[in-house]
Amino acid sequence: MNPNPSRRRTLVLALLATAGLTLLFTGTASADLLTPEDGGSPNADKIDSLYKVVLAIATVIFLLVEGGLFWSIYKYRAKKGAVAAQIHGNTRLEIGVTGAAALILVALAVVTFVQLDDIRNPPNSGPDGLELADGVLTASTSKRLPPNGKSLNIEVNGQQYVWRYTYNGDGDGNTLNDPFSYEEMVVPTNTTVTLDIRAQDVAHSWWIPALGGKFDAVPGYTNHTWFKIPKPGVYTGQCAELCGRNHANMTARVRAVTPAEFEQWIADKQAEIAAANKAAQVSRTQIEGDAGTAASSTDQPAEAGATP
Ligand SMILES: [Cu+2]
Repeated sequence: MNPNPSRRRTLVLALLATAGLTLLFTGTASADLLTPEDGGSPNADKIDSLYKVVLAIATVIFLLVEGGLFWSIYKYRAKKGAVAAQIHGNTRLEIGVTGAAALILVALAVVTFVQLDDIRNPPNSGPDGLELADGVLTASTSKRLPPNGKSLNIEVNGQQYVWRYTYNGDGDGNTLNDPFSYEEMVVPTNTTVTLDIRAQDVAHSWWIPALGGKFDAVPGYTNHTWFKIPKPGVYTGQCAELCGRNHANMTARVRAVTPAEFEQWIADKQAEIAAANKAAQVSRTQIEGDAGTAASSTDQPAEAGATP
């Protein structure tokens, strides 16, 4: 092959451009292109706006610093061999720069703490949300309930390689007969949903980007978060902690429906579970019966052999 330098340069540039474009248009990696996803839940919206405020301040600082740098390079450019002036500090400038940096940090901290309240603390459900019973009083310091104490509580359980959701809003402590689903979580709109996030085997991570931040699912430990979806829709996400060979298949989906549709769905699930329990009971009785017959039939030849 003829190592033609201009052809090689074109090839390298084309490869770089392809790599850049691929990264730019990787939908899942770029979320809202520059900022986190929003529009699914108030906490996700607040995370997004906090990100935008910090990004705006950082952009201004970046432009000032880079602008100053390039301006200085241009303004004080000198011919080759020129001897640089030796300047030994400037107290006023140094105090000014340090003070300004500290002020920026204070401003960022204030904005963050103001936003954090709305990110962490769930609000009440809307008037057109699901009718909810009072929440369960909890000794947990990390679990936050809405001001009126009412939320739809769902246990999110990560296991290799699927998410299980148990609807234990009745708070009776007995989750055996509570409706549950795998993979897809169905929730009512305009209703504050609180999540207890756990893991069965290894560490997983619950993440539906449009519904707020990422939460670790750790065996033996419960993490809490919440969301409140204003309009019906489907929000997808996926386990965000490498949890084994099928980690990539561990997707999660939250489907928001109207409260009436949700109640119907829960009733269907309950009926399904009751039917499955009944079917299991029937098979169990049958197997036990068969085992009894089998046991007595194995006894028979011995008896038969003993009789003559
Ligand atoms: Cu996982």
